Amino acid sequence: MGAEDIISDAAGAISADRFVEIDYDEVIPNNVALGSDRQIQRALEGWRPKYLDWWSGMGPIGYQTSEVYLRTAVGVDPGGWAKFAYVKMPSYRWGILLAPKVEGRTIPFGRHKGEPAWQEVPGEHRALLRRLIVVQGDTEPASVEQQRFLGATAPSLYDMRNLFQVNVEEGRHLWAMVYLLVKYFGRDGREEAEALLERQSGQLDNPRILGAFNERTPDWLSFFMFTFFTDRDGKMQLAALAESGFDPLSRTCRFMLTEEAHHMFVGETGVQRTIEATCAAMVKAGIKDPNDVEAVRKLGVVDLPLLQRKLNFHASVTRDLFGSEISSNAAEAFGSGIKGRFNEANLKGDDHVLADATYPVARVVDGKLVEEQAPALRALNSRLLDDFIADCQGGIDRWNRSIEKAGVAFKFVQPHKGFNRRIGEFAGKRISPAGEVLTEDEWQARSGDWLPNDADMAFISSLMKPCHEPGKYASWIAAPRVGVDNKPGDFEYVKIY
Ligand code: BYC
Repeated sequence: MGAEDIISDAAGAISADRFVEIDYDEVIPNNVALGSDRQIQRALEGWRPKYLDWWSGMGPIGYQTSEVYLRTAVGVDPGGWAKFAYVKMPSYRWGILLAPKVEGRTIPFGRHKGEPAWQEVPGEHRALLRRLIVVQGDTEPASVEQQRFLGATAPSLYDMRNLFQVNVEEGRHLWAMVYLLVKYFGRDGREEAEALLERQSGQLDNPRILGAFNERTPDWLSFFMFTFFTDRDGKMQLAALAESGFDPLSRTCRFMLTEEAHHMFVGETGVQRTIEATCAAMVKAGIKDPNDVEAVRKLGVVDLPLLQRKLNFHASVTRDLFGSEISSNAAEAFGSGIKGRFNEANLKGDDHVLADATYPVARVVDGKLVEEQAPALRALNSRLLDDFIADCQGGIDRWNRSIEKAGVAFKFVQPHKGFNRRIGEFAGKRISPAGEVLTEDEWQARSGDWLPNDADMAFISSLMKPCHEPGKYASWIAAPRVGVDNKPGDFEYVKIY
């Protein structure tokens, strides 16, 4: 069976693939010589049908027989990683693609700095490496599960297509981690690969590993905020793992980062277009005060204070994904050459070993916020979190510029690092978005102003009406400036059958 047949016959593909001999290089785009690697083929023969079952059971609800205008990565060169075509999602060719090998690459940090990068798993670091790959892998199907209900309320076919693009690529990122597990971790790796399909987002007895991946993504604003903030955690973590001394992990993450960029684009422009619709409606109706929430909501658009509360929620929940600011796990991952800092190889001005270096970490001491110098090795999560917060600011500044351009007096602000945290230095502390340390009573009295409340969520939910006509958009979101793959405004991104 050739790839074309598979693409053109989605309904049959899942079942048919199980019984015919798979042409690996056709069905699974790859640059790891899958066609001649019997060991991996055997492992994937067991795993792939389970993955397809997971996709049909836990992936997007509905639209599985629709033709979606998707890009598929079939190679890592510029011409190969973005092939656009109508594809039925179950027939998406989930591939295994690693960025090209850099000959002579050395480990850029930690105790092994300067030694040749490992092509096999170093025995002494095996458990740690496996744990990090499993945590990374676990987030990918988790996000698909979180987003599975959204197709039905898509504000346009353009947005629906972007959702499905993100979903299939998260599926591919799961494949990327599964490849590493089954290729390099033997039987343990195969068991972990199966467990990645068994945990479920939000399930009480077998949840996803990290907190944010058990939250609900009930509406499109949540989706856009998630892809802006939480996919950006993906960017930061993948970038840190791309520095790894374990070369196959480094190469895998480097390629995943190219896809991650699109996910953050979907988030940033989704919020941007929401802001544009709000500001345009306010200007048209002559509403000057962004806090006149009742009047703004009557226009069928999202008020800016509500967007700020959504921002506060997603920023804070995502910050928890960086782990404790002070972490011996992070120190060990760095010391052993497994996980570097953001942009490690290009960082100037230190020795990349950090034995004696310090780093300033914010914490609450005697009821006051202070900044203390901590050993840099143990403060690596804190540093990556700071890099993340700085990276978020670029997009937030762009949102603010468009509000200013529309002549509306409102500005989004990132909440203080300690706001609404459950993990790390600030867990159990009550800190306002402005950075005041509060009592529990003060927090209870005011947190409804800072986080989305029930009325907010009910209002958002009331806006979530599907808009599935080509070229049309729901009232609360503006059309994009440019179509996917430069397609015209009325392009039918999803042919719904
Ligand atoms: N929830 O020393 P600690 C993405 C656990 S997103 C629950 O504080 P450490 C994507 C931790 O596992 C990127 N548990 O922190 C985005 C540990 O447990 P064990 C995902 C948490 O270990 C959108 C214990 O607490 N990739 O790709 O330095 C869509 C003590 O840990 C949490 C990665 O995260 C939490 N929030 O750092 C799709 C990279 N935080 O081991 C995809 C790989 C901590 O003692 N992972 N814990 O049982 C890592 O680098 C690290 O595991 C973490 C935690 C940064 C997550």
